[in-house]
Amino acid sequence: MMRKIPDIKCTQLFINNEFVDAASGKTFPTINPATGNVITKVSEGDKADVDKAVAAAKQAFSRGSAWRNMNASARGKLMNKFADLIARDSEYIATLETFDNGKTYANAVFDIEASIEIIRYYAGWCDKIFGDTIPADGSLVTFTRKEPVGVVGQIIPWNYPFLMLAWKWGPALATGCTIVLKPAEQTPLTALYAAALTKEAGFPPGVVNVITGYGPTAGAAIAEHPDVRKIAFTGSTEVGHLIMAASAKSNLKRVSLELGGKSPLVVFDDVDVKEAAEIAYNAIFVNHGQNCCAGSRTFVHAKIYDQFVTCAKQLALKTKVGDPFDPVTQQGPQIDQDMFDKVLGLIKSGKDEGAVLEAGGEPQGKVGYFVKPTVFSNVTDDMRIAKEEIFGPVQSILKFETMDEVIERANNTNYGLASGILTKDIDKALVFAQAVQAGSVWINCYDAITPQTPFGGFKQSGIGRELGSEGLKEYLETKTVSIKVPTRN
Ligand code: TXE
Repeated sequence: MMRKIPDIKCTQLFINNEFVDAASGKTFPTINPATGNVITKVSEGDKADVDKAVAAAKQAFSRGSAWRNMNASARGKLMNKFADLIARDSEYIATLETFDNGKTYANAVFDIEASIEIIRYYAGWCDKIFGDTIPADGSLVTFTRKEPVGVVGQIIPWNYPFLMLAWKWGPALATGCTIVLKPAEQTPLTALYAAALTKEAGFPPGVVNVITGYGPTAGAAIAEHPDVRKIAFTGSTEVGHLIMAASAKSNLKRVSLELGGKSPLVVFDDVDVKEAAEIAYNAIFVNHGQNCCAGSRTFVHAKIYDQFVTCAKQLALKTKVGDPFDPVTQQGPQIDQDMFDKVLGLIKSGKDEGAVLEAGGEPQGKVGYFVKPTVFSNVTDDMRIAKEEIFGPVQSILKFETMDEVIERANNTNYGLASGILTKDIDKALVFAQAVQAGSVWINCYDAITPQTPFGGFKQSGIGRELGSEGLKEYLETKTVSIKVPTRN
């Protein structure tokens, strides 16, 4: 069933609308996590290449450039053309994504479709971004302009390679910024192909640049660059701290961060337990648990706890794990050896700290980075599996009795990305929705992320919001223009 690797057309850095080797001439391998084999080698960019890409992006943003002179509506047309090209090549892109990332082909197709929707959503915004006229004190006529911040650096992770690119490019292009993006070193392929499509769509040189390479070299060079005016980062909370520090030390570039989570999903006792277990299953196991908003703390009311655990266990045990190209497969491999080891280490800590292992708990097979879907019951708040982001297929089921107690426990974390509550009682749902410290609250559903709705974190889950109109604000400066007039009326 395993497919043949498709012809890989783009493996070099993309700077100023050209594919070029890294200045150092270095390359690095990208690995298929289902087999551990090298798919291909990709150019390894570092500071010298970032400097070139930023210079190209700066030139593309300069006064009078083709990009700055373009009608806003024409920008929208280019973005829609880009979306058309992604749709044309969606099978190829999804195939690359599955090879590079290990997610099931069906999930890759879903990601590409969602990416197209996001690009089109933001294409529609291009000529609808405007300021205000303001009744200022004094003899003044005052208005504001919403201007693009300029060259933006974007650093993205490996869990949703193409989708994260779309989240970043949508608002950046709609506002008229220029881009230097670094994909994760584990998953560079679809970003390079996307770059080729921007050229084919007709974006002027320098508007989009993609530098493949590692975090501490290429990533850090973007974060520290004095000509980068804003940085958008999705990844670990640890690196989020470094990105802010780099901004502080260099030029106070604007920073938006989308970081980790330990999101609570609270299940009350008035629900259909089987249905609730399915929602909770998807909340944690989607994308093999490699999801920043994964419902990784499942709080279940004491009255239905045992019944819920039985359902959760059954769902995990019948999950088909294996070749991500096989249509029956629900779960592919973890991204790499490091994540595989991290997940297994945390599973071991769960066993050692006294949680009850209901399902999984070990690798599957000898080839690739597969981990069996794992369910722990009797999890308590002090265990590592209840506190740390596992980023793997591990469900931790905790027991609660009262609303006040569960709110307190749900909020007892440095994270605050997402949350969910399952109940038929609207009062309970709204009490929780108001009290929980999280950027998203999903009531009787989970992962309800849409292009129109803002997404981001409270506390150490991040700064700023992506998607929706709020996502645009991160890429705009407000300029106030006041004109003295002889008399006002
Ligand atoms: O993340 P990193 P990793 C969490 C998850 C996971 C952990 C580590 O818990 O187990 O993070 O994953 C670039 N300067 N999330 O190591 O290192 C890097 O090259 C600039 C949650 O993969 O944060 C990549 O492009 N950039 C998360 C990106 O940062 C640097 C998704 C993310 O990698 C850098 C991924 C540096 N010094 C992991 N170091 C989410 N929020 O969805 C690394 N990078």
